[in-house]
Amino acid sequence: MKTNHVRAKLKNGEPSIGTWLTLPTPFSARQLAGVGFDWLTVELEHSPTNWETAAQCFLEIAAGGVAPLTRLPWNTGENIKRALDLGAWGVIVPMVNSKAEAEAVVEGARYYPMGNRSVGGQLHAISFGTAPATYYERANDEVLVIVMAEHVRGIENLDEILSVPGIDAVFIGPNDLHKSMGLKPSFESDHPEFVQALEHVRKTAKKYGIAPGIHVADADAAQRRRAEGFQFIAVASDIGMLLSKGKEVTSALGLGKDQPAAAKY
Ligand code: 3PY
Ligand code: MG
Repeated sequence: MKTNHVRAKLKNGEPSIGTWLTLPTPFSARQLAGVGFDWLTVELEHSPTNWETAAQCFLEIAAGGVAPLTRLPWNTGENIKRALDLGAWGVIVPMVNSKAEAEAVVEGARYYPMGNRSVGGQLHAISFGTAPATYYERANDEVLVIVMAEHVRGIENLDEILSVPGIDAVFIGPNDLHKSMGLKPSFESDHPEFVQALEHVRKTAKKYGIAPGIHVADADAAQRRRAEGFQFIAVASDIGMLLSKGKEVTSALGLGKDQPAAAKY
């Protein structure tokens, strides 16, 4: 069975960098698997991607030697089970704001005795290059479980949330976090409440031996966050990179001046 190199790096205290896939197609997933990211996260929360396309993406990404991860539409046992059974090497669960919600994540993502994930399926094993029996033995040691800190309630309850055994990383969603503070959604700001929340996540994660992570807009921001000690770092997205390059070309040619600015992810 393949080793989940992302989980190994995070456990070793190293950084691991990837990007987000919002385009519902395995073709661009496979191509982005060839540019050097450690992992690619198939976006299921804010994209049109369905389970069938997600499964194809997971297999293509894994075939490219990159870890296929996914962000779920919401924290439900059904979503966690389907994502992992279709071949994701890890789940990123949005809006985990209480200890009970964190316990539900682990319950769904880990097999007995750590949790209660139901046994079944084939694609998980194919994605890891093994047989189902081996997968069932080893999955608890290879599957990445990542909870998102992206609401002030989650920040308040962070200590309890991260005390739940079975969580590997905590990933900050800066846009939702700003929004929950009554601020404009953004990847970055100097707002003291936001800056303090990030520091709290970083310190609390380290206290529990969990990797802190964050979504950033570009490579400069990724370097800065990596230097601060963040380990699981997402840089922009497929569509963000496509649009920013397209915008760079049209701006250089004096075109598209009336078009609205593209979102970063
Ligand atoms: C956010 O910024 O809210 C996110 O969910 C980033 O992935
Ligand atoms: Mg979010």
